[in-house]
Amino acid sequence: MLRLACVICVLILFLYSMEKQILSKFIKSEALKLGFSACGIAKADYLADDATYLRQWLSEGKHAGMSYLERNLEKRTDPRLLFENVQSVIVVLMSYSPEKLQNPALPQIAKYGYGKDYHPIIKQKLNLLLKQLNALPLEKPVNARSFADSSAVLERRWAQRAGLGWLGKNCTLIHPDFGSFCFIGGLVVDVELEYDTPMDEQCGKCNLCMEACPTKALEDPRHINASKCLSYHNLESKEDIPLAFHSLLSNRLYGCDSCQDVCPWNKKVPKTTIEEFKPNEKILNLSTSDWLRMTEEEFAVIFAESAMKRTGLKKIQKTAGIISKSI
Ligand code: B12
Ligand code: SF4
Ligand code: SF4
Repeated sequence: MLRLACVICVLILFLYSMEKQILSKFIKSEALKLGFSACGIAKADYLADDATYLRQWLSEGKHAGMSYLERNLEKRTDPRLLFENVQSVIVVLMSYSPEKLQNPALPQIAKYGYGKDYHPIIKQKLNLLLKQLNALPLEKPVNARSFADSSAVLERRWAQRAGLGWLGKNCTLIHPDFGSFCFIGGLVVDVELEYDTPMDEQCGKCNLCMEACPTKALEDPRHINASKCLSYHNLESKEDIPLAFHSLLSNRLYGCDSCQDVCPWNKKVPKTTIEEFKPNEKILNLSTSDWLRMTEEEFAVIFAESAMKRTGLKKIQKTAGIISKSI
């Protein structure tokens, strides 16, 4: 009798793990069909070490004026607090590595700004992924919270935990095939799945990104001081760019890619296949005087579908004014 009960238990466990395996495989293959470059899955858990790190980082003021990073610290380091019965974090990457680059003499826009705004594109695809998951004959519908550059999730850590790459010394998540010019998104879900193995760090002795950072914002490997980061100053901060950074800004108009451009892992990556991320020629070819002369009406038309409209014309024109003196 006891033997039979044991066999039944083993069988149930076997079927249960088969179901997790099948579901996880389904999610990953659907994610790729939707155009994501890669998909991995991690067990939702408390990020104890990151919580300690983050608290210290915040207490040292390394987040500059981004006070929103101080909020929801508990949720940010524990996705299980986002809603009831959270079990897993499904993470996707979407490459935006462009097929062509801007003329280097023009005011430079970070590559992620070349095409259409990624936020709605990724969110829409994540919603489709969830819809397909819920179209399966499951015991109960899967509840989920999507994220794509949303502040209450440590996206890079979850991508690393889901086996999608490692945290480079430049702080970005690097996938061995797609490099770091990849957006991160995902779904926090209330279903148990099969989990991927986190990837080991593969920077080795390389230090190119830290050497290339014009402001030495990468103070230590994987440790950024955002108050020195040009990307913070020219796209995120509401304040004027401090005088000390004017000459270091060179011609970086919107964002900064210097610590990624030098990375050997970005040298031989496939170009994005996502139509919406293909470079918008109008945006790519703007000169300093085009920027300085642009009206709000023109900006609204050219940048209607771009993430750059969040930063706004006034801020970008102020930066254009600074770089017009240095180039
Ligand atoms: C705030 C923010 C910024 C700030 C601060 C940058 C930073 N490095 O934190 C500013 C405005 C400067 C910025 C710039 C950029 N950003 Co940004 N940003 C964010 C945002 C909204 C939050 C990041 C955050 O929480 N930072 C706080 C720090 C402390 O946490 P973290 O680096 O994410 O987490 C790590 C630390 O805890 C860390 N850690 C480091 N050392 C140690 C040591 C120990 C012992 C431990 C335990 C942990 C630890 O481990 C965690 C992750 O692995 C995320 C979206 C998100 N919600 O995650 C996008 C995000 C990180 N940004 C992104 C991008 C694309 C950029 C830029 C490249 C844009 C550009 N071209 O100008 C630059 C890159 C700058 C850089 N080198 O990091 C992408 C990165 C994609 C990728 N492949 O990595 C994200 C994920 C948005 C997205 N969904 O695609 N960003
Ligand atoms: S984005 Fe630019 S300023 Fe910021 S850490 Fe990288 S190289 Fe330095
Ligand atoms: S440039 Fe070198 S050290 Fe920096 S992230 Fe790339 S491999 Fe790592």
